[in-house]
Amino acid sequence: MVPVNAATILRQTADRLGFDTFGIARAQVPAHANQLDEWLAKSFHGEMDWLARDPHTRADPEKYDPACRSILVTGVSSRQSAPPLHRGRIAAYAQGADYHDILREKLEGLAQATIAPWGGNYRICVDTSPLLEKPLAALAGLGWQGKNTLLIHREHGPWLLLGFLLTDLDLPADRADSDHCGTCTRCLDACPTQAFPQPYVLDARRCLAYLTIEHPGPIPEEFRPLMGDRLFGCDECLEVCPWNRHAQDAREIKLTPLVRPDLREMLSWNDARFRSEFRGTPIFRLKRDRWLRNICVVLGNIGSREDLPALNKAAEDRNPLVEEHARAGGCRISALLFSPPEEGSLIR
Ligand code: B12
Ligand code: SF4
Ligand code: SF4
Repeated sequence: MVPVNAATILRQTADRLGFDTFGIARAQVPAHANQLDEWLAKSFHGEMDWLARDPHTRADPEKYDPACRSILVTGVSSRQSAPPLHRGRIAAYAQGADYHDILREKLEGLAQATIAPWGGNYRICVDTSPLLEKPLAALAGLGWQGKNTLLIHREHGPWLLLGFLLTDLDLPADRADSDHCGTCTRCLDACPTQAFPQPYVLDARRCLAYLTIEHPGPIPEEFRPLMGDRLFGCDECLEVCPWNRHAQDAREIKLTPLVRPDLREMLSWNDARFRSEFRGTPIFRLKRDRWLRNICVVLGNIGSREDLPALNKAAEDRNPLVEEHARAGGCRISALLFSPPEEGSLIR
């Protein structure tokens, strides 16, 4: 039986388990879900074919889980404001342990303390289920979908990682928040690759998070210099958001940044070494070859003479992706080293 004060109990339990925010939505099609078809028709999803698989299920939680009546939405902040520990930037959410595991464990705890004893069935969803998570989080009152397309929370800004419990229990829904982006365009202006064709719409093919994480092949030449020192993901359109003004760093200890070896050392790694270093982190999913691909681009952008031997060695790699990016990275450093300095500029 669902107690009369179910919402209070859920909120208190979520807080005790270390969630930074919590809300409840009724199982319904969220706002703007009808624009998913248009987004896919423009091929903005790039090679993420799984996004185009059955979009009508993705748009409607009841199609995904016909028994679902209520959706519990949770958020854990991933913000890390300290400067990077090493060369090459990793997006805040990926600097520590894998958030999928962290949120799943907490959601299981929440369900076992509430939904299960109340006689409900539940399903845990974190990122990988066919749901439009950001619009659902907005429906549950966590915030609004901002112009950078992310869920913006009044206290935690764009840094929440989202986790969901779909249940067959009827629970009291929260009120959706309204849009508080106003006339601000900071995220759109800050994007290094101009990945927003219009506010609230992302062309993933131009997004550095897509190119460094999801994209399987070579990084297109035009985007390599724009990657700068970004090894994995990108936080540019999060960092500039004025809704960061009250945001604190992540309180989840497992998200604390891990110390990594230097890029030069990682370039010499085989599969086994890569797997042992990154098991249990979001980078593990990338696999060794794409990780080395990204390192080569970053070294090409920020490297020095001392990085050339490591790049030359990687240019003999058995994997053509690594080989080509190592060669190109080495050429870029050499070109910068040996090009005549412009008047007034420093010699590297
Ligand atoms: C695919 C995906 C990506 C892709 C595409 C991103 C995208 N914007 O869709 C790539 C690889 C680029 C990506 C990048 C990142 N991702 Co991602 N990603 C997803 C995933 C799996 C699906 C998102 C999706 O459905 N995209 C489809 C498109 C169509 O959705 P959309 O952009 O929201 O498009 C809608 C709007 O454009 C809307 N719309 C159109 N016009 C208008 C007008 C108005 C006024 C409004 C409000 C809306 C609107 O209509 C569209 C359809 O609903 C979700 C998890 C999930 N299952 O939902 C995580 C998720 C969105 N990602 C997340 C994160 C953390 C990131 C990164 C920050 C990681 C990083 N630092 O590198 C970046 C952020 C880049 C960015 N600005 O979006 C978090 C975001 C949490 C939050 N606070 O919002 C999620 C929710 C995962 C999670 N469980 O925490 N991601
Ligand atoms: S994550 Fe980076 S590249 Fe992607 S849209 Fe945001 S600012 Fe642009
Ligand atoms: S930077 Fe400005 S426009 Fe972008 S999401 Fe934040 S408030 Fe909205």
